[in-house]
Amino acid sequence: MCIFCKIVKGEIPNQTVLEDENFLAFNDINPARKIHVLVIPKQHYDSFDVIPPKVMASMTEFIHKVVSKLEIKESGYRMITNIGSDGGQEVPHLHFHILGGEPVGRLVR
Ligand code: D5M
Repeated sequence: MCIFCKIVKGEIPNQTVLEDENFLAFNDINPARKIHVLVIPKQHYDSFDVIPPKVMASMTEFIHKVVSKLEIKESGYRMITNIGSDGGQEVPHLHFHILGGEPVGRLVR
């Protein structure tokens, strides 16, 4: 079972930001910015590549609630999902990174 499925099952602790029946938002264990929250579907999907569009629509609603709760709607934030090896995905369970609480900088090479 993947590490995020273990978090969903309560087998690994997490710092929950928001939760509902289908989704969970929790603090990243290794924060890259002042705010670094991961949002996952409770059901396992390997990555964004395979999430059904209807589930993504519900996940979008949930992410909007997370952003409201974090109070970063006005200041802005960056949302990233890494996909596969070139995308730098380490945990093979779809997750969106929400980074903010400070200017996150530009995406440059
Ligand atoms: O990002 C995977 C992210 O998952 C990375 O930022 C660390 C985070 N991570 C790994 N294990 C945990 C636990 N147990 N709690 C919280 N956060 C965790 P990726 O996009 O796959 O590179």
